[in-house]
Amino acid sequence: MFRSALDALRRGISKTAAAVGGGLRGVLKGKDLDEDLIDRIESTLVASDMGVRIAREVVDEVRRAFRGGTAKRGSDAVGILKERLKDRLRGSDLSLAKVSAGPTVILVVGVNGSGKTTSVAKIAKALKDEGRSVLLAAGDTFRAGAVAQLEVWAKRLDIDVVRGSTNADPASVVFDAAEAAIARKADVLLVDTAGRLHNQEGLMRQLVKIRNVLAKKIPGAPHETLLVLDATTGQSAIAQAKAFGEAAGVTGVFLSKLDGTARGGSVVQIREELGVPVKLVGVGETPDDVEPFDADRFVEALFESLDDLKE
Ligand SMILES: Nc1nc2c(ncn2[C@@H]2O[C@H](COP(=O)(O)OP(=O)(O)OP(=O)(O)O)[C@@H](O)[C@H]2O)c(=O)[nH]1
Ligand SMILES: [Mg+2]
Repeated sequence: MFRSALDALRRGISKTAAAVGGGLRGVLKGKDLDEDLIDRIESTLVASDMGVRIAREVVDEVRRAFRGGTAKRGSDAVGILKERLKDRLRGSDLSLAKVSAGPTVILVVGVNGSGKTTSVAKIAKALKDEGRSVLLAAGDTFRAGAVAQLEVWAKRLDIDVVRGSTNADPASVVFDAAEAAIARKADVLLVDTAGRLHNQEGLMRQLVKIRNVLAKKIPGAPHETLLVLDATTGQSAIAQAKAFGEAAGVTGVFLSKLDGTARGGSVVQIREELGVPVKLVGVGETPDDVEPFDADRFVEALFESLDDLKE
């Protein structure tokens, strides 16, 4: 699933890699470690938005190894950082939920403009490419043009959309979509929703209503609730994730716009602070620009420019 020919992840995090890897390169190339250098590694990592605490903890490992005499060169520090970060990002099941009987329901939520509708298109295409039948629910009846935007993607991908009229109750659209998904024996029902803030009580209640409708129609639904976070918003994405995670039963994060930021380190922080895995990353504006999040590949891509440090 989500295998694109181009190495989208590497392309996507090139800005972050330039900031982290490129930043460290100047500090470390050809150098022996010392306390001052280690402090500079720390400030580079802190600036990447991976979180101050985590940056300190991984750099502390380098410091300990240096003081203990096991890390001497810049390249030793890079090896330790990579291993520590991989450890922290690994684990837990990163694949999307998939039920054996009846449609699997994936609900997509997030704040305005975070990339929900685009991400729905990306997920829909990847699932369709896998041979699964997909139905979309246009649950954003709030913003004029939202349904049309989803329909444009759906048409290109040759996937059907269940829609209601503008300002229809989104829960009723979702109800119809759930019935249609059952009747057509769709493998997956993907629900796009309106952008909302966690403190907009009315809109958050609407989300609860959508969830209840889904649960009534399809056992266990929604099986996956993906929170779409805009990676370019850095710290604000973390705050949103915390608030949404509590209010909306989020099971995974879709981190969008990783191609537009040098703050891709937030992947690390989201994982740490929320206990919710980043399952997918968006790395561009077309339906092909998505990758499953792979901790090892992410960390390797982040430090790619340091690979020749040993020489
Ligand atoms: N570069 C880049 N742009 C993206 C990505 N994902 C979405 N976008 C762009 O972000 C903008 C907003 O995307 P939408 O999918 O409309 O966001 P949304 O969350 O559905 O927005 P609302 O429905 O208004 O809340 C669009 O211009 C998208 O093309 C991504 O991974 N990379
Ligand atoms: Mg939208």
